[in-house]
Amino acid sequence: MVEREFIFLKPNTIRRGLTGEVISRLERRGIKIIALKMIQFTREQAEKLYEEHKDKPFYNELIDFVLSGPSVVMVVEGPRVIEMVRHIIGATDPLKASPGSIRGEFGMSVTKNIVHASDSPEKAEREMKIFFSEEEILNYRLDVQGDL
Ligand code: YYY
Ligand code: MG
Repeated sequence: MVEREFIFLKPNTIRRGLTGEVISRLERRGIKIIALKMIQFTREQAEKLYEEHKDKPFYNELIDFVLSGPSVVMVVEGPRVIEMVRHIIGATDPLKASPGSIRGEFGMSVTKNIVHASDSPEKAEREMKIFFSEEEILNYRLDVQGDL
């Protein structure tokens, strides 16, 4: 089943100059990007995205962090893409993420854990609508797909 997923590269990833590195890891795996842009989150967008965590002790720190600089937001598409991307990214805590995963290789703290990716098709739909209009989500053929 073809799924869509919302991903964003957190502000420390952009500040550390790892934008290309992280996107490249997704691309090399065969992940198809169908929307991509660099933006400064508004407080409203950040609060909407992390609504499910608003009562957690880390919430304020998380919101301040995602507002601390530009982020890169994207939408990807493919069969079982949510499971695949979550696997490539690794566990929430970089110390527990496997060494070959994105968080396991570049992350130093739970909050500044490099990248976000939605964990279900329902959340993906909700999250991508916070940042993208329908017209910004594009349709094209990824040439390598038949060769994976
Ligand atoms: O989906 P994922 O990002 O792997 O983790 P969530 O449990 O949804 O938490 C969202 C976000 O919150 C996480 O990426 C960092 C932050 N966070 C935190 O700062 N401290 C924690 N103890 C747990 C999560
Ligand atoms: Mg999550």
